[in-house]
Amino acid sequence: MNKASGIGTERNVLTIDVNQLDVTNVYDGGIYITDQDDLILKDLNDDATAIDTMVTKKIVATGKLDIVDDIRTNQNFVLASSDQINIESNIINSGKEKLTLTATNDIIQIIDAIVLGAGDILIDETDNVILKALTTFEGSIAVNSGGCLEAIEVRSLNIDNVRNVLMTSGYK
Ligand SMILES: [Ca+2]
Ligand SMILES: [Ca+2]
Repeated sequence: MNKASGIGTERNVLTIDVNQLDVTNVYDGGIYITDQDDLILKDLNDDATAIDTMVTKKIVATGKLDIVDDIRTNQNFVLASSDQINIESNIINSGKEKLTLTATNDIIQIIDAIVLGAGDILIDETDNVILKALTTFEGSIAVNSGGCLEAIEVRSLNIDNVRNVLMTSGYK
C-alpha cells in the first residue's frame, strides 16, 4: 500500500483480508488497519522495510502477526494480535513516541531482531514473552507477561532514571 494521505482513521479502521502487507510513503493522516486473520508484515517493494511511515499507526491482526522485514516509524505505533506476535525483524522507532506490542498468546522475538525506540516501549501480553534485544534511549520500558517471561537484553539508556524498566510476570 502506498498512499500519501493515510489509510483508515482511528474511528474508521480499514479492514483487510490479505496474507502480506507492506506500507510505504504515508506522510499524512494515519494508518489504521485490521486484518481478519493472520498477517505477515513483509517488504514487497524492495525498499528493505515492511512498514516505513511518518504517521501514527495501529495495525491489528485477528490471527497471528509475523514481522519478517523491518518496521521504521517515528510516531505512536501499536502492533496488536489476537493470537501471537513473532518479531523476526527489527522494529525501530526514531521518534519520542510510544511503541506498543500487545497479543493474546505469545510475543516472541528471535535472536537477530532488535526493538529500539527513543520513547516508551510497552509489551503487554496475556501469555508468554520471549525478548532478545529491547532498547530505549530516553523512554521507559514496561513488559507485562501473563505467563513466562524470558528476557536476554532489555536496556534503557536513560541515565537520569535508572528505574524505568519494569517487567512483571504472571508465571506461577
Ligand atoms: Ca490475513
Ligand atoms: Ca517495503
